[in-house]
Amino acid sequence: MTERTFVMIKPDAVARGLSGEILARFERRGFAVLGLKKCVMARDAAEEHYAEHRDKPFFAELVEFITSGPVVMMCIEGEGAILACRTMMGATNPQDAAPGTIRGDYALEVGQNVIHGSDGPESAARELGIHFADSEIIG
Ligand code: DAT
Ligand code: MG
Repeated sequence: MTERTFVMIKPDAVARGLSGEILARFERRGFAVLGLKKCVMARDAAEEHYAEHRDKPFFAELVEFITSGPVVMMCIEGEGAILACRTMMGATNPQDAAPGTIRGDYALEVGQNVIHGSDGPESAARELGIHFADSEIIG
């Protein structure tokens, strides 16, 4: 089934100059990049984005990190995009991420794990709604 998902290159990876090669992986896989922008996430958007983690001990640090510098946000479309993008990203903790995955190739720490991707259809719709206006998604 053709799906849309929200994928975001986090501030650590943007600062390290990895945006291009990470974006290229999704293009090479065959996905369409319907939306693409570099921006600094506002605090209220970050708190909404990570609302499910509000009560976790790492929440403050997570919001601090994700708003600390520019991110690259994408709306990605393709067959099975939600799960396929998550599989390309690898495990949340880069110590557990397989080589060949984005986290397995570019990251070492869970607090700076390079990339975000929606974890299901509801999250994808919700996150795309937070971060993209309809007019910014060019299908
Ligand atoms: P994912 O980003 O793989 O969907 P998640 O939704 O469980 O993972 O967590 C969101 C982010 O929060 C994750 O990318 C990094 C951070 N995080 C998760 N668990 C953490 C922990 N135990 N300590 C510090 N940061 C953590
Ligand atoms: Mg998540």
